[in-house]
Amino acid sequence: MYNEEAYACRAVSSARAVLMAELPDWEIVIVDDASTDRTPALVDALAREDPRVRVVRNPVNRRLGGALRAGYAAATKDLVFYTDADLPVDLHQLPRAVRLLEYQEADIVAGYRFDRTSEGLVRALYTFCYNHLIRTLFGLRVRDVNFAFKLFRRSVLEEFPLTSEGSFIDAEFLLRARKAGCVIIQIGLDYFPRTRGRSTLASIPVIFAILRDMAARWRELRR
Ligand SMILES: Nc1nc2c(ncn2[C@@H]2O[C@H](COP(=O)(O)OP(=O)(O)O)[C@@H](O)[C@H]2O)c(=O)[nH]1
Ligand SMILES: [Mg+2]
Repeated sequence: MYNEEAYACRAVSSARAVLMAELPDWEIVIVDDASTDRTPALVDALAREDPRVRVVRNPVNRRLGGALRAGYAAATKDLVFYTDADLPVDLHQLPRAVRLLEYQEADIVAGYRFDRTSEGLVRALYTFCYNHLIRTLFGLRVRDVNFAFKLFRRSVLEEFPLTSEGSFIDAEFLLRARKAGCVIIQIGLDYFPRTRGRSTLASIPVIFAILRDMAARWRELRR
């Protein structure tokens, strides 16, 4: 979470409701990536109410990659699921993903959006280009690489280190997983763009950081 005061409580209560109803043993790890709004106070209060909710705090903003790596390092259960704070998917899809991971004996379930044009043409174009770039440069045949719905066995994280600081982290994760021989399956999901706060991950600096990370890792991670 980075400055998610409009979503912090709703995100955690939605997750808790699904987990309590559907899964026997769980924890919620919230990464507060040096938020400057009320997010830190809100998530601390949530963690005080339920010991299964924990907060990992980055003292300085480490961007998406740094935040995900901090969260992954703090996860302790056999399965790890990551999503964004702005409720991009109905979390009731998580038990379905868990079931499919087991049923298909897969290592990773990566969600893709059925339709993401609701965020406007420019954003849809960015995504289209990014996915094609990853496919062309790295030969990775995964749809909607950056979508924030990834479920995987925690043992996957022991196979390789993750190094990206920025939003290349999702592609890096999938590419290293492919290299390690992990089985990746995909499910289609309805997508709900944020209705509060501001989307911050489609800015020019974010895009340049992705391209830099991508170039630095191309030789190592291409097919
Ligand atoms: N770690 C980190 N997370 C961020 C940053 N900016 C946004 N996020 C989080 O990344 C997720 C997706 O951000 P969002 O602005 O919704 O991007 P979008 O869905 O790609 O439009 C949310 O959980 C945000 O809180 C940042 O600078 N650092
Ligand atoms: Mg979002």
